[in-house]
Amino acid sequence: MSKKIDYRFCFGPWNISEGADPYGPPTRPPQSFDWKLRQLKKLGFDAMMFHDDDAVPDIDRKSPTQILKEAKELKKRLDSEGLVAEMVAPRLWFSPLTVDGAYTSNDPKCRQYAINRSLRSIDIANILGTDVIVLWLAREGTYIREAKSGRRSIDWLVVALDKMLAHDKRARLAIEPKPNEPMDHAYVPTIGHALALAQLTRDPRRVGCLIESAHAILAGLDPADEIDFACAFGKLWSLHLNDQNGLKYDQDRPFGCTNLRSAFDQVRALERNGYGRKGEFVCFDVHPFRTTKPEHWLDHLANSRRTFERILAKVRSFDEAAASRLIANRDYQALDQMVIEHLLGSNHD
Ligand code: XUL
Ligand code: MN
Repeated sequence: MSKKIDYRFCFGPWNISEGADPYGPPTRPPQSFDWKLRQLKKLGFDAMMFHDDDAVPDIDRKSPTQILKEAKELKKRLDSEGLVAEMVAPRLWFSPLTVDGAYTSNDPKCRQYAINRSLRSIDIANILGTDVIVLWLAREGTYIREAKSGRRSIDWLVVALDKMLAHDKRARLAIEPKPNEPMDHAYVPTIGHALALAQLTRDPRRVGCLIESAHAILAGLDPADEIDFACAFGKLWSLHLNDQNGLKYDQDRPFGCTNLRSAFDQVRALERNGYGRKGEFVCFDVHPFRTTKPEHWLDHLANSRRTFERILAKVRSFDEAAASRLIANRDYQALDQMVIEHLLGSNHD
């Protein structure tokens, strides 16, 4: 039997969030990036995810030389802490220049801004020692359908991806689909869309994806099936595990919080596909509940990881031979109960 994977874990600075929502202000005081990095280390995580401006704050006001200088300083700090950068993602949804979309804005100046900023993200990733560029296409979609041409938007997305691929021959672009929020409809709502878009680019092999559990659920899909689909193409390069209670705002709940069985199915899919063998990380894109007190601020991260590890033990102790016998006999009723009993464990556990 092949050796079991030792998973490596990460999160991003935005996952230690302050609790603001559209209806109310923060409920926890802001913390510095340094503090967040120390917490990551203390919790025993291996890597950090970075938006470009997590790595280089105020990036739009800095010259390319200054950006590279600050990225180098960050790399030194990460090295000295024994941490690595998992990815860099251009944050293309905050600037006044991306109000109407980034790569698909109707304004050519705004599209150019988005491309330039993405190229800087690739430069930062290079310095931080990662080839994974995550593209959450936050504002690439519409509030009203008539505002943009869907066909033209796909062409512009390809133009932007091609520019990034040409800028650096090693960069791999991991598209993180999400069907809605902030947009009414996004142009790249699912993994199928992301991988189809890859085929239109100048180097389809370097365009893959990142699956977020909550985003798949928002698209009405099973995150485990999305994992299997992406892995069938060898294109699952990153992962945002979390949970989501139905079709509402994006919740980023702790992994397994709402649906333990789905969490089990997701970890099972990761295991059968050998996720992690090529150095991929398990990232948690989770947020504390708004009610969380500052003294419990990191619990959603520690808990997500603990849940992952406990679910992993359940996956590895699942009686696959017994399950196969039930499948061969088409006794899915018994298979269903077998999964439930396995997840529940014995009453003496
Ligand atoms: C948005 C989302 C982002 C990306 C990173 O829903 O998931 O946090 O993961 O840009
Ligand atoms: Mn995410």
